Amino acid sequence: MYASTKEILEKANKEGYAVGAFNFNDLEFLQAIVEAADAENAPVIVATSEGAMKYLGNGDPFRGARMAYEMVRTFADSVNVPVALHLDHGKHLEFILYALRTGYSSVMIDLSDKPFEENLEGTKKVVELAHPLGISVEAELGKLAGVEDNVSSRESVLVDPEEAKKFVEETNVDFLAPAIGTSHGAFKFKGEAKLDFERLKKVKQYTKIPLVLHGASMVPPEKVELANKYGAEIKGAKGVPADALKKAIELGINKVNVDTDLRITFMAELRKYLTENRSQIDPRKILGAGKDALVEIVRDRIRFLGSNGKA
Ligand code: TD4
Ligand code: CA
Ligand code: ZN
Repeated sequence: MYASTKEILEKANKEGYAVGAFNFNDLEFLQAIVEAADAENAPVIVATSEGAMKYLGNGDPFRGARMAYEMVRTFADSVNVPVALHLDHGKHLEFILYALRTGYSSVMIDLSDKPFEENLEGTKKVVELAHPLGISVEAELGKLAGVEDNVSSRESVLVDPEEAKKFVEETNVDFLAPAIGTSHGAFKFKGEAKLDFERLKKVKQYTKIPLVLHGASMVPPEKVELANKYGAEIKGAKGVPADALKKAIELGINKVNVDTDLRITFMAELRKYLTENRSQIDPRKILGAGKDALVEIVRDRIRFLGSNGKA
């Protein structure tokens, strides 16, 4: 069923587990994510970035938003588990308006690279637009390390828990993504993986709302190896360690954003399939090989987060 992100995450917050928010840019990823959630009897959030909206609309993001909504709606209506559609890293008001107009379940307004007051005011405005429509809002405080959304910030600026308290009180935002040391992509840590759990604990104490972990991919070494074996060149990839992710969930993370794990898995399995099936020209077979592997990795992540059986 098509669902409210807020309801999904409030339940997760009350019961102490996390729900996966998986990004998609095409039909195959969406099919795989919904199939995995259904098989695990799990609530799930599917997300489009602004880039995904453009891609799905073949250059026209409003068309892409409608495409995303109609596809998700069709799939959601055909399963019994809650499926919510979320706009990930909304940075431009027009994209947020496209999402609000087409019926997304929730939007993220990401003004984390702006000064605190500007982030607060901008978030407040989006909340005022979204809440009357029954749509919930996520915002971000602090910056992710490394390259985020084509904006590179040299070093991570982690969330300030006191600021988080004020931010949530004044904006009435539904979910908050506190920067605690993760980053997007396959290269998260140069040396040892370090997350700031003390900060996370305080942010939860002060806000009590569902918290979001961005850059939460674990970057499975076996998939990186598989990709490299079949011609990829990925060196020094490192994700969030399993125990760190577990601990973050224990301390109050309820939405876990995963994109890179799916990208690597899909790419690795496509390489393998194409190499081993050199005469194959049927796109359903080729993309299907990637899709089957996506179902497995998403089921795996759902179980890890503890949202299996929570539909
Ligand atoms: O928010 N996300 C997903 C980011 C998606 C970026 O999409 P574009 O390439 O279209 O900008 C995450 O936090 C995922 O983190 P991960 O650890 O999977 O990279
Ligand atoms: Ca950001
Ligand atoms: Zn993110």
